[in-house]
Amino acid sequence: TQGQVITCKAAVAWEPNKPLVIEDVQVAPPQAGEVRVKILYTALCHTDAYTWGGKDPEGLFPCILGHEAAGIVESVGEGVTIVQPGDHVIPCYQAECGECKFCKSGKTNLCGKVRAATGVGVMMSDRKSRFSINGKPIYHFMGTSTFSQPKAPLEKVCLLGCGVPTGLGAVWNTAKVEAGSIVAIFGLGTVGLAVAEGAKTAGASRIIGIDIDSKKNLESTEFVNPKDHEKPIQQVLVDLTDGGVDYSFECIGNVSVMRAALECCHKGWGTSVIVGVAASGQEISTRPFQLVTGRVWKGTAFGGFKSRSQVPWLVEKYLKKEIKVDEYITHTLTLGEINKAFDLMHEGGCLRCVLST
Ligand code: NAD
Ligand code: AHE
Ligand code: ZN
Ligand code: ZN
Repeated sequence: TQGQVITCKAAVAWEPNKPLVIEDVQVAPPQAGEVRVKILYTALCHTDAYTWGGKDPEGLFPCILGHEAAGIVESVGEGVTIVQPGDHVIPCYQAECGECKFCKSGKTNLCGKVRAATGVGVMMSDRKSRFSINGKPIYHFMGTSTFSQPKAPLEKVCLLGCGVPTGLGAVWNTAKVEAGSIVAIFGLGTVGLAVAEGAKTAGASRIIGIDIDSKKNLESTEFVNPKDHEKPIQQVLVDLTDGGVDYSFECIGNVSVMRAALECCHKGWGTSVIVGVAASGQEISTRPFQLVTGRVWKGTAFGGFKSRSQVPWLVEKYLKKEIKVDEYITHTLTLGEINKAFDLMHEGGCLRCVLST
């Protein structure tokens, strides 16, 4: 099939919030520098629900959502040398070209090479989509880049495409949590639970999990449900910790919780990391005094990990049982059941649902 248009099944989001429809999609051959990947397993991340829900300012329809997956290279375009057909890969939405000023800076994982195209649902070289249905273009979502990795179970390591690295990296790379720290985590979905795991390995002395769903109390050393308290949640945490936490992480995407997460930090040094993605039009606010008195507000994308160089390292750590992945998979369904998988995300009790294609 090298160089040819192929037809594949995909779940197409025709409009925001309308059930996805499994369609036969024509996929154009990979152009120079591109790779066509047969996706075998894909999980759902909250960001898919956010874009599908019409809350993403970059959301374009019709599109094919999904960005936490694993598959096999089907064919490659001209000049591609780092992977070949048959390689097992995790497509990464954060690229790593190694050459742009972001890649060279050493201070960030945000590569600039293809971001302009991935934000508008097309490929970089010709600003066109490779997907179509009967000639009508279907947009891409969040782009892809790839790395090669044999032998890892693809039905599990698809989670290394987003949620698990995001949580671990938020602690290890972005906050750089030190042993003995007090950590608060708002939102205990897969991302928040991976933050808790990262904090545990970093030697945090207390890990306080905060969620409105008490069933999510899995990894933390202490659990707080804001619904059980009359006081604002930041005050509850300040009281629990003799003045505030050393590090907090917002893993929900709610701007008022982002404020609480900053304000529960200790005066003089507390750092709050925004991980959650907030809806289009939402803005954060706090009294500047919170920053004047030494609190630090930061954010992270993909946990600061550089995709091509570091995702294979995470796969190795998973194979050596040094990081968790299987534990976050609460449901497995097929691609045809994708709308049920979106419903599950909102019902609680669901962390990651992996779909086989
Ligand atoms: P999820 O839906 O599985 O988890 C969110 C959790 O927050 C749930 O357990 C829910 O009960 C809880 N919650 C909701 N409202 C709350 C409130 N007011 N107070 C306390 N808890 C509350 O989501 P996820 O897949 O773990 O993703 C978490 C967030 O991180 C999302 O916003 C997602 O878009 C974002 N995300 C960001 C990155 C990044 O690179 N920055 C990567 C992955 C996901
Ligand atoms: N399209 C959104 C941006 C959403 C966003 O911040 N995405 C995160 C990844 S979420 C993964 O589940 C991210 O990596 N951002 C950095 C980037 O380059 O997109 C919007 O608000 O416009
Ligand atoms: Zn994601
Ligand atoms: Zn780059």
